[in-house]
Amino acid sequence: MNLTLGIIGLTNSGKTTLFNALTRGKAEVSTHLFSTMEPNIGKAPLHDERLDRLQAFYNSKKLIPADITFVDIAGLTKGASKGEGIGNQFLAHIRNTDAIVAVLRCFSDPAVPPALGEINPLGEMETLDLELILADLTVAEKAIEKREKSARVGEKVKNDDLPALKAIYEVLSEGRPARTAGLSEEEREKLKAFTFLTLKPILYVANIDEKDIGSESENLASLKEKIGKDAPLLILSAKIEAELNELSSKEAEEYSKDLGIKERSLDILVRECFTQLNLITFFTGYEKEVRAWTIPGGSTALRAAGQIHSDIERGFIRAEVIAYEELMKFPTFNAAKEKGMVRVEGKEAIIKDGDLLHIRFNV
Ligand SMILES: Nc1nc2c(ncn2[C@@H]2O[C@H](COP(=O)(O)OP(=O)(O)O)[C@@H](O)[C@H]2O)c(=O)[nH]1
Ligand SMILES: [Mg+2]
Repeated sequence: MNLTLGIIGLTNSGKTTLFNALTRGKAEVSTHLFSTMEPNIGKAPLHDERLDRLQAFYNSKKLIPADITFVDIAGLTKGASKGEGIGNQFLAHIRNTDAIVAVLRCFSDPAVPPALGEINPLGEMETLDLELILADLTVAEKAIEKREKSARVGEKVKNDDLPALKAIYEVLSEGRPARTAGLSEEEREKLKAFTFLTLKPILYVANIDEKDIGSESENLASLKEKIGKDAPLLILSAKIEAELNELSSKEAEEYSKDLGIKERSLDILVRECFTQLNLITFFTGYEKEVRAWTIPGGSTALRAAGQIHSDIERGFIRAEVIAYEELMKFPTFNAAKEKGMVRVEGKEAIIKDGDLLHIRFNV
């Protein structure tokens, strides 16, 4: 599957800078009063050390990482849910994403005016959350009204989603995101077509000053307290992340060490999104190429086959499966097979993160 993450935030929070850092892109960053309308769209490879080692193992010419699409969505303003600013278009862009990355301004560059007039990440978070909640509230309200009206006039319409709609309406009207309504998988599935924004996983990014890396400001502490366990909060400097990309990997490593950065924030960000979305990676390996693929956790071998190609899904015979860690104990795939360590699985077998698959098929 192609994972799409939407980057949102108020103007001048550093969204485009982060987008460029993630995608190694060159989208224009500017100190602007008005946000640009069209989103920047770019892909970033998902870095996975296991794939590097698989390439060496197979001596493959080509390595194809899984990739993630990032959408840098133009600045949200207060009142977006009511169609103010570029409100409706803004919201439409987020509807198509799998998860939301919300950038909160913590850096204090006097040349870059903060959207709220002062550095106030907590305020920015509340502004963003509120707009998303209000947008969802409108959608839920309309849907409930429509169903109740049909019931009154005795019209037969599909309304098995009504209890779930009412459940999220209740939390939304209390100013909380729909994801806190405790819906079951089944109920969520029923609401899928509405693409509720606050049902999507969200990850907050505190975009801090480069000099503040490793230290904790008051702003950051209150943000941490507010978010608590509700969502992941990632602390980074988008500017530094972008700068690190300009360096060779050795230079970047040294510079990171100097700054006290243990792991690239970009890798952490992507991993967090994988966790939030319950996604896993499986591999295919041949001399020609090694490749990483993204599927939802709990997927079957048949689903994995379909990810590679619809023909392979259609003509599926069996899958040979071995966990990455297990495979690495052998010199070759065939050696593992001879020792009986490669499982032969049917369509229904559940694929786990890190499994390497050889799929036999016939079309
Ligand atoms: N000092 C500092 N400046 C930043 C950082 N991130 C972004 N900026 C600057 O803030 C301005 C606005 O950034 P941009 O990414 O265009 O913000 P957007 O409006 O949210 O897309 C630019 O001049 C960036 O160079 C950061 O982490 N530290
Ligand atoms: Mg921008």
